[in-house]
This record gives sequence, structure tokens and C-alpha cells, in this order.
Amino acid sequence: MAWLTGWKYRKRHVINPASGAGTNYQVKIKAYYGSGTDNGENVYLNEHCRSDFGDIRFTSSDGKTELYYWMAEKVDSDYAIFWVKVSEDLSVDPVTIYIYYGNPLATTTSNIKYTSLYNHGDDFEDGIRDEELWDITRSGTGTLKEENGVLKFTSSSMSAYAGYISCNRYSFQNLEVMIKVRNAEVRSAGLYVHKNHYLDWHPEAKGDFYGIVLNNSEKTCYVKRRVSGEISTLYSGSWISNTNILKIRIENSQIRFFEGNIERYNESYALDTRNLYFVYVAWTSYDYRGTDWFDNFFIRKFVDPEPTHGTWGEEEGILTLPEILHLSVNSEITRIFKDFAGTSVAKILLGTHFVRLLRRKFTLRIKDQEKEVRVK
Ligand SMILES: [Ca+2]
Repeated sequence: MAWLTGWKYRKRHVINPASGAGTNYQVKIKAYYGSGTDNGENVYLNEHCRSDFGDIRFTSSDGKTELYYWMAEKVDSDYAIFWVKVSEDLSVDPVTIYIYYGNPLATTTSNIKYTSLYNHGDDFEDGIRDEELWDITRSGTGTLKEENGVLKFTSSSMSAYAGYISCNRYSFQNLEVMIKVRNAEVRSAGLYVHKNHYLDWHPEAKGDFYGIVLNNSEKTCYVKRRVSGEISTLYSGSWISNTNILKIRIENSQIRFFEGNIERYNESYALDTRNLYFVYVAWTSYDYRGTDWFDNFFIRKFVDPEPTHGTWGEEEGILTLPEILHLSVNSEITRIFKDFAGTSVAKILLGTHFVRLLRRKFTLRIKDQEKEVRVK
């Protein structure tokens, strides 16, 4: 079994299949810095990873082919939430992946774009519009600018809107699209799937669509649609917050709308969802002017039921020789040699004592004093 060069630890994880999941299904994993019992999406890395989780990697079942992943959220020295794009087919058989950690010099390779379905995600960290993904649509004096890791919308006039719109149409089947929105100053900001590429002065003025919108003048979340030219308000209610993640999920024949984790509305979709654009827009009118922003546009596959988390393997470690292990009082370290074919291939110097390895797995325990153990 191959090992990812430069990494000291890994755990094996089984993901159970679900009908229709296919290849490149995005699976959520929550990695904890500390120790605990692995279960479901939760894995504990025993303080063996970087405190900023920058050395986390995922591979396919061969132990070496790296998978795309997006680190969606983290609290240093506590936890990080990852979406991992599992390359192997999850439709019928379980798939094994590995999580690697323990490489102090590694920095994160988190990539929202290539982790997304259709390779169409954006965290706006690079400060320029990705022209493979996005066109701009706007009217009036609304401006858009990627700055400080977000997409900012600014307007100083009463009637202006601006938004990013996907360059291409996509088939909207079995997916979930999400974006984080802040709407504290402008009038409305929302997420749409839309028939039109370039929109009129207002995103709801022309062309069929579904949309979920935060409206600042009424502190309200709206779900709307326009089908065959007829506009309908499907839901309206007090918003949870002026900053939230808006989601649209299309599964089987249902379309569902979420404000944060709260489902606001669902119906059998009335709009032909096979050829739509992703759009997110902000606009302002009346006395609402200012700057708000979008962040983390992400699309993932979604089938119902979803693939589920299976078992986690025990922590496997590898020694890169020579190596010095620092053990404090009452600490314990367990390592499995993976690269060495035979037994008795390394010696451990414990103080003045030699320990010759006779097994491929060993455990060191220190009872009463701190030790520095040199392995060579
Ligand atoms: Ca960002």
C-alpha cells in the first residue's frame, strides 16, 4: 500500500454508497485537533496535525492519489470542516478514502473551485473575477469588486443592481448550490437559478427563475419564482440574520430552499431545470445604499438518500528515519511501520537502552520521566 510522501499519519475511512451518487460526490468530514472516538463524519487527529489544519490531505483508496477538497470552516486547534470530492464511484459499492496529516511544513491546498460540481466554485480569495466561471450583469451604478476574500457590491444610487452570472448553463438535477450573503446596507441580495443570461434592470424583471433573497427594507427572506412569465412569492418570513448561507437544492422532482439550515419552501419544480444559469445579485433602491458582499459559492452533488459514513480505521503512523520523538510523562505513542517489508528493521534508543523492533507495530509508554527517543 502506497503512502503519501512527507506525511506521518493517516486514517482509513469507508463511505457507504447511495443510488445515483456516481463519481466525484462531495462528502463532508469534520476533523478535530484533539483526541476522541471517530464516528460518522467526525475524525480525531490526536494533536498530530498542524493547529491550522493546513497539512490535511485526502487520497483515494490507493493511498496516494490526492482528492480535491475545500476547507469550508475552521477554528485553529479545535476543528475544521472539509468537503472532499470522492473520485471513485459511490453508486453501488463502498469506497475507501484516507485522511493524511502530520506534515509541519505543509500548507493547505484547499480548492473550492475543483471541489465543486462542474468545477464551478469560488471563494474570491484571489481578488479577480474567474472568467472561466463568471460574467457580470448589471445596470445603474452598482459595482462589484473582489476584495479581502469576498465579492463586494457597492451602490451609491437609488436604482442599481449588479451580479455574477455563470458563463454556462448547467443541468440542475441532484445538486445543492449555496452562497454566503451579507445584506446589511443594500436593499436585496440573493441567489437565483435563471433562464436569462443578462438580466434587465432588476433580476426578477425578465425571464423565468427560482430565487431566494434577503430583503433589507423588510428584514425578510423571500422565495420567489417566475414561470411562463408569471411571478409568484412562494415564501416570505422574518429573516434569521442579515448574514447567512442561502441554498437551493434540486433532487428528484423537488426543489428546496434553505436560509441557513432552515428549509423555507419546497415544491415539485415547475420550471424546466435542465438548462439554467447560476446567478447571485445584489440590488438597491429607495434609501438603501452601501456595500454588502458574497462569499463561498459552492455546488455539490445531492442524492436522496445520501452516501453515509462507515467505519474509521485506527491511526497509522510512519517513521521518517532518523527521527526524534518527544515523549512527556505518562504519554504513549503507537506506530505502525507501513513502508518496511520485514521485521526488525529499526532500532529504538531509549535512554541508554536499545529496543529492537520485532513487530511492525509498536507502542512506547513513558511512566515517570520525560524522554527524548531517537529512532534510527
Ligand atoms: Ca472568501
